[in-house]
Amino acid sequence: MVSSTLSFLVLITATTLAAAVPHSRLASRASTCTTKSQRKSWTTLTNTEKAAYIEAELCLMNSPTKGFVADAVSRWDDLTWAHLNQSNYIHDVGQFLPWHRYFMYTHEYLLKTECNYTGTQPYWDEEADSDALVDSDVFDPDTGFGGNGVSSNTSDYACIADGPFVNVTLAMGPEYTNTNHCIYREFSATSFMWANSTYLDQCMAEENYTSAYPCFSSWPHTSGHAGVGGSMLDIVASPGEPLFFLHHTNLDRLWWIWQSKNLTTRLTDMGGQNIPDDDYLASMGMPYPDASLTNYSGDPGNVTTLTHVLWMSGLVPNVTVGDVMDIGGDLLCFEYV
Ligand SMILES: [Cu+2]
Repeated sequence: MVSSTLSFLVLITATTLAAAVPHSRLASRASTCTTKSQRKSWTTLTNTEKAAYIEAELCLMNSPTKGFVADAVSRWDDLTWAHLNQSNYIHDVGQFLPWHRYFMYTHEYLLKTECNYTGTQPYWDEEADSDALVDSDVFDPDTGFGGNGVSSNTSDYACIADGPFVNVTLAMGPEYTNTNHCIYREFSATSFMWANSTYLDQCMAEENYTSAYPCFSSWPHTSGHAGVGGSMLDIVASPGEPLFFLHHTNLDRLWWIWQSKNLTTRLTDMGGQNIPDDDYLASMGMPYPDASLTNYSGDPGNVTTLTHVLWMSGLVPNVTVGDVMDIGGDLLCFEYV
């Protein structure tokens, strides 16, 4: 009697805790995710849905910082900071795809909880636009994010000249400087070709995560950053450009498509290094990651494991890589359509 009461109490406590902590680490296929939200391609959204998303983005840009870092002005800056602050620790490493998956979740979570957004995080199907960058729907000045940057005598940057984000001032970046600047772009149709099927097929054919993630990073990841150029090509502060989130959600979709080819093994297939290569850090002008970053990972060595901790600078609770491996799990509950 005593022991059954005790186990009942333990059960109650565990259930209550799980309910109170949405970021529980109980991921498994038999999960609480029964109704998945649908992440859609930008081109398939109605104009009303597009407007709602852009309005929510502007809301984050116009909401005051919660004081994460001295230079931040807006909530948007807080979000950019989470990436900027550890950019030397989340690229060229095993946690590259899991960290950015959780970052997309964090962005969507802030839109919903702080800006009343009721839609889902859209993605940019870059493969479909890979041979016609400038014609992409995402650059529409009325229903999209505005077009290419334009050089002027009044700015060092080719600031965007139309669209809903034309008057936005970013306080985070460029790179590590944190000086007020516009969203700027410099299209490269040649670089954007890396989003096409020739490169995607190579990545999809990789058998293991340790060979797949460098391929995804090199081609369909670089395509969006270098194709849009400007703020997007600033690997440190690129989340200041709202297209960053459509681009990285697409990259996440590609990873999920790869995972789905063999979920039995790929829901747990993780690996790669925790510290970027010296060459990578040097080429990006990034400092070697210090203990403030490396101490939280929880990995005993320089290999990324499922228990590696993903940190969002306090915007949302820490979770582990294992928590985000399944987009239809307990923490994440969506599908790509
Ligand atoms: Cu990044």
